Amino acid sequence: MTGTYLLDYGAGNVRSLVNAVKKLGHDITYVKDPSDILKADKLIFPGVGAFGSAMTSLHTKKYAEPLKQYLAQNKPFMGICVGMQTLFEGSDENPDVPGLGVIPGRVRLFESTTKAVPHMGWNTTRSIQGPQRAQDCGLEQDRAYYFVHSFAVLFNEGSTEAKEWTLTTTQYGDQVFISSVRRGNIFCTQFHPEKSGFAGVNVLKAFLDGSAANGAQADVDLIAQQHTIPGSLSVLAPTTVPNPSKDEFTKRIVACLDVRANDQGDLVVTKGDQYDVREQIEGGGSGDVRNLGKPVELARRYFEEGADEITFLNITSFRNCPLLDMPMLEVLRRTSETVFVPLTIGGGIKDVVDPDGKFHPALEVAGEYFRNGADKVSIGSDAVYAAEKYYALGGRGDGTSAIETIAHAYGSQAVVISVDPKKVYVDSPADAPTHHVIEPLQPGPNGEKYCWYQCTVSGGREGRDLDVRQLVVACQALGAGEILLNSMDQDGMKQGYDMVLVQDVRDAVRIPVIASSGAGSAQHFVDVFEKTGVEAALAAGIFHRREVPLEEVKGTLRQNGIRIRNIDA
Ligand code: 1PR
Repeated sequence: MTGTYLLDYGAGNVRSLVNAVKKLGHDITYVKDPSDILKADKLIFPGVGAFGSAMTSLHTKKYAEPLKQYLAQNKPFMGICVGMQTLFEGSDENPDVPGLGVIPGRVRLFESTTKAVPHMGWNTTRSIQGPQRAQDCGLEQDRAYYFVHSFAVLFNEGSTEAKEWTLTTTQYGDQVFISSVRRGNIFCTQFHPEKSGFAGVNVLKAFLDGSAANGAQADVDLIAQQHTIPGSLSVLAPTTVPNPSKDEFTKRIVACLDVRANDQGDLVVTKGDQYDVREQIEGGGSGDVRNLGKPVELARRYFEEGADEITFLNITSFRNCPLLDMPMLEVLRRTSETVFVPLTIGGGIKDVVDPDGKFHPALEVAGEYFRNGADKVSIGSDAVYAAEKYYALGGRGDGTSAIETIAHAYGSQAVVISVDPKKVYVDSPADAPTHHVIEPLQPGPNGEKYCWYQCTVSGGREGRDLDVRQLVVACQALGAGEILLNSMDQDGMKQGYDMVLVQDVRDAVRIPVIASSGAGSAQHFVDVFEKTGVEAALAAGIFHRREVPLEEVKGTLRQNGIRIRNIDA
């Protein structure tokens, strides 16, 4: 059968991509056999995870040779993220694994002394081949696209030929990398169009409608002649291309939906104050679980209002088995039909045993979520246990934790650590000699001048002998890609983020940090970005109750000179 094919090797969430293609009115067929590749009229290759495992999968499944032939025939091809990187000669991520070698150049690790790595979030692109060619591919200069990667092809390092392939560049910190390539009908993006809101959907549309091929005739013949590296093509780009990029990486606003079954058994979005999600009886409430809406509908609302990411936390999943917890899978499946920004799911990402005694490793649990539309999983309690083990082993992992196994299979960028800390006040650092003690902005209830932040498990129900700094350092070493930093003290209080805690964690790791808990006004977002430098800020209650709309948050940030993604339409 001809038509559009998807080259999927099972490494991550392709559901959103398939949904976006279908939304645009196109059918898409999964490549099941190497011979399918040459049958395709259009081929999309959304790579996720590590470069080495992507290449290994291409070889194991015998896709590599037909893929090279397909590319040599200059048939319409769209590579996404690692799907683009595999076209290069190799990657420092797995130095011994050669790439397909279609484009000269090597994929490098971002430098992380002055910026968080992965490059995770929204950034703009600048055209190298002139605005018209970028527009033909649906790319617009003033719109931001969603990137998530630690490795990239650096533009300035690129050979003349690599520069000729370059359609756009993007700047992250002081590094400029190739964010899309195009020659003939071959078009690839380092960013994820299927996660880039309506701006990204336009890029997919251009590819599917064929407008990405406009004006490409000039290089068609050359591609057809080449099996591997096409020769010089100076019509496309001069060798001394001025670098038009500037760092337009934006801060992210994350809408969080705490989900659980209420007393009637319906799955609802709830929200606690300091993690208590029931109506307060002493305040005249019923004692029921607070019901702030339905998860799928609320997620869609936040996407349309401009949320840069959506996080679902299944807050009671420690009680039951997530593999049987089909409602959350259904929530993800339905959300990914209409929401085209990254989706994170947390709660119950750990090894589980079914009631019939069947064991499911955390990797399998996470895989189920990725297949159903999640881009990242967030690990809470299990991360605390993994960190404890890390220190018990003298500062190393043994390869078996959920963090390690999921990061290995799906990449670090897919592993978020959700931290649920609680302040423990002490009079002096000597009172907590094994912990990282800091001075809070306000003294404790008995005038204590110091505190440490204790990690908790099971939704804050149990405190452990581990502080937040110990946790985040260990989790980063084990392979986590991002920290979602809650605060049990600030949660739902609307008094602003815990700046001391946020700053301390931001300083302790090089992976991105999401500040969470306590947002009560748009100014709180300004404060946390300006004062701590975190990459993202999350809120729940104020969005659910429509007290502070997303639009107001973004408008205030923009007025304060903080780069933020424009609300998409
Ligand atoms: O331990 O891996 O099963 O994960 C459980 C997950 O559920 C963790 O991510 C944990 O944070 C979350 N969780 C468990 N119990 C609760 C609860 O509230 N009773 N929610 C809970 C955590 C905090 C944030 C909240 C922010 C912002 N809620 O999710 O959205 O504090 O709120 P605000 O803007 O209204 O202040 P595991």
